[in-house]
Amino acid sequence: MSTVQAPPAARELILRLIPQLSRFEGSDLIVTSPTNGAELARLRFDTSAEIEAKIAAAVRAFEVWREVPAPQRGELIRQFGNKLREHKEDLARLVTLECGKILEEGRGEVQEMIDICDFAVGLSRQLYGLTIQSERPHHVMQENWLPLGPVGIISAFNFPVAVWSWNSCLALVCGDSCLWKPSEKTPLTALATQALFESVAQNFPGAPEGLSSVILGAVEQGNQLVEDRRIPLISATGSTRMGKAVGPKVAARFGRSLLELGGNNAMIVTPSADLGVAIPSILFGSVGTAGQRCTSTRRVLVHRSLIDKVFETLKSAYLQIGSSKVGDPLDSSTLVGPLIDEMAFDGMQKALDAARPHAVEIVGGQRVLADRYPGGFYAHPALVRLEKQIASVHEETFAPLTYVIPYDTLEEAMRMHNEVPQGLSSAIMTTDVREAEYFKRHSDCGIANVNIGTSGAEIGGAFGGEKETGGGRESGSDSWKAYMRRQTSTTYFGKDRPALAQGIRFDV
Ligand code: UN1
Repeated sequence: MSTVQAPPAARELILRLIPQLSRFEGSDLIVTSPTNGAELARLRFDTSAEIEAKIAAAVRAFEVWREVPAPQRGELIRQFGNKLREHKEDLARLVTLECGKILEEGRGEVQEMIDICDFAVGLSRQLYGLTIQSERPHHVMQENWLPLGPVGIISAFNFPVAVWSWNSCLALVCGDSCLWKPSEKTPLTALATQALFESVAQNFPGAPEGLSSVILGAVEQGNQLVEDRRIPLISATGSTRMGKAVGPKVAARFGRSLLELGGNNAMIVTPSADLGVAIPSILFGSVGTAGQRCTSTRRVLVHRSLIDKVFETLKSAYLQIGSSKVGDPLDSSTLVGPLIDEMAFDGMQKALDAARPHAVEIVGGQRVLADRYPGGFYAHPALVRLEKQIASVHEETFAPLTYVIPYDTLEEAMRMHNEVPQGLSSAIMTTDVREAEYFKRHSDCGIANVNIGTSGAEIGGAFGGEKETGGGRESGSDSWKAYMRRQTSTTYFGKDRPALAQGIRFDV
């Protein structure tokens, strides 16, 4: 149990963003800040009856919202985007306080929400279907995109609000209602976002009650959403383990799931790479967000001719970061904040222990700042030089832990690259167009970047990956289609007996 109390400024921030906090207070969950373990709030979980009521309200809200013209639905999201702009700094600070990412990245996270709002507003006038040429006279075929129903959104601690917004902003312009089960590590940012959304929705003509709601809880409460047949789509972000539990349950009731699970992202550094481009990209990808992005760079595969140079350059940067840039995420000189909790730190140590017997060299990895923050888990980012890709490298470790491994041929690098079970993000550093194109065609990931790191994708592209990453696509491009149902409709407008397809005759 936490003994450190959050400073009054933190309490004020929380109450400013969640004026009705007392409605959610209780004794099921102590929310602490990873920064120092200070208690931020005590909350209660939704009861099964409350969840049932929220689902029923989402079903009723859907029946109303689906009839509102899509551009008007977009107007609600436009206003929500403006509300986020007004409260960007406060919400960013709460993100930092609750999940520990540095304030600069907290701001980036809220900006990502604003960006998806803008995207969704434009989209609300572009939910285009097709017209298809019919083989029969006086027939017309159309593809219609129709609202789907209430969407269940399960989000992770590391992007506690942005990933929800990718889902909800699209779902809402598509005519769906939303039920949000945030990570139990970051419920306050969810309540704050919900309060901002409600302040807009309550004054928006035509927006029904229950259009978006938050369900506080853990696995049991999440399961109630996952198993409910009234929710045609479950969009879940988190570990592969969570996805393995959620996916089959949704499939068993013939629901749809959109899974965005673990990554084990690699960057290949070829002999033609511009190291002035490669090194900063590796650093942001590996130690940014304390290595707690699903897109974080976990493996750097370097051509043998460059391995010493790349490793030594990274090593000196790591030593500098480890000694002076790890710390309070609200401090503007900090680049690496705390890990989310002790379990995350233990996971990092376990991975380091597995690598130790095989490692050529290990830089960092130890706990730092334990005296100043006994309740916070800060790690010196770890760089592990290996001779080859060992079994433990196949597992995702959600921490600032990056393996540097040599290769001799690009084919060999590609083999190592694709050998892991996850398939989210990937990158190559090269100035050779042939290498770049080879990489894009052979990377088995949903994201394949050239001279850009593995993390930090823009919202305009479809986001997600293959294999154990789960196959879902969220955010940009045509990801909106996941939140609608597709209907093929053929209309006959002739006067004679209608012809049958495939030339079949059936004369009665
Ligand atoms: C995640 O870590 O779950 O591409 C999402 C990125 C961010 C999103 C990461 N835009 O790194």
